[in-house]
Amino acid sequence: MSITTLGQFIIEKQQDFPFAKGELSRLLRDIGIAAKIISREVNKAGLTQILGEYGSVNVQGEDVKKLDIIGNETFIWALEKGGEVCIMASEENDDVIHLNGEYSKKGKYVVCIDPLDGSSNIDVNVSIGTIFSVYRRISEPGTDADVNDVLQAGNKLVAAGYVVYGTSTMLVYSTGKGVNGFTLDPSIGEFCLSHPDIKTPEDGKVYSINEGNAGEFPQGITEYLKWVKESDKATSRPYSARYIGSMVADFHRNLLKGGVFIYPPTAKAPNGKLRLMFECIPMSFLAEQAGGLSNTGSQRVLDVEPTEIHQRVPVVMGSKNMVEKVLEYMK
Ligand code: AHM
Ligand code: MG
Repeated sequence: MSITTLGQFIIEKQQDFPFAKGELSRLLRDIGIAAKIISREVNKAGLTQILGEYGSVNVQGEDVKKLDIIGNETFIWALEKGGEVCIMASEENDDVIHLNGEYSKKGKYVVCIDPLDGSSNIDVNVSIGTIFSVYRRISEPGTDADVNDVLQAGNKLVAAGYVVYGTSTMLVYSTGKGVNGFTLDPSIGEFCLSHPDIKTPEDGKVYSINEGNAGEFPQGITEYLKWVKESDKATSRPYSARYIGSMVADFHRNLLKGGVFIYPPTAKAPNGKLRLMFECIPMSFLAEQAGGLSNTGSQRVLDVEPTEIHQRVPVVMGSKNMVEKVLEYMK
């Protein structure tokens, strides 16, 4: 058989890190387990009429939890049980989460998650995603980890990835040596390597931005949006607008086909909407690992020093030449 499962792939790749003791491999495996459970729950989302509305009490008198809460709890459970992670931060929690598993205090790693990104799309059967990132802790293993272990710049990342719950469920991740994508085969319950060594095209024809906010964009973005709509065969313009409203899904399409994703500052949200730690850093890492770029408009996203876990930053990411063009306009 020629398939490679995520588990097999992780073990094979451990050899890329000569001193690895298998802890990161185990951590990635735990993330894979959480992803499969969340995928199962996401696939049931349309049955809420039958099983009970999320957030309500079902006919059996049980609370039906919202999918983002399920996603959050599933991740925390998987990483607590795994024991490689000492502390986490989640888009769902105001503060950092100390893990209390038997081995957690000795865990060498820190994880940030957005358990269910694009949650406004859940009820309408449109793709959503999960985003994760992994850092090495700064404090000594065995001591109490704190928020400083979490507040690390993207250039310190050990691994990052996302799961997109689309026409099929895919897990895409990188440990800093390229990007690989795995598709969940529901018949065997395994993620199978389907997109080895993903490289994003240097150019594309798709721009992804919420143009409903156009009246609030900085002038550079307004000018850029005028430019993308002009006709010019040589540069394949006009471009196509594609905006799902789930960053994971928009990013995934652009990663494979070429494109640029922009969430600029707006008058209402001067730092944009997307969160540095949970959304922008992991996706920027993947963009760069695939040969693309990611920038806030004034600096590389991966070089932003975070000061708080829920900090927001503007972001322009995707195909190299397209990001460079946007940045020219933003200057
Ligand atoms: P969420 O974390 O509350 O789901 O919000 C994040 C989402 C992204 O997936 C998406 O790109 C963006 O918000 C859409 O925002 P907007 O509706 O302002 O365009
Ligand atoms: Mg989110």
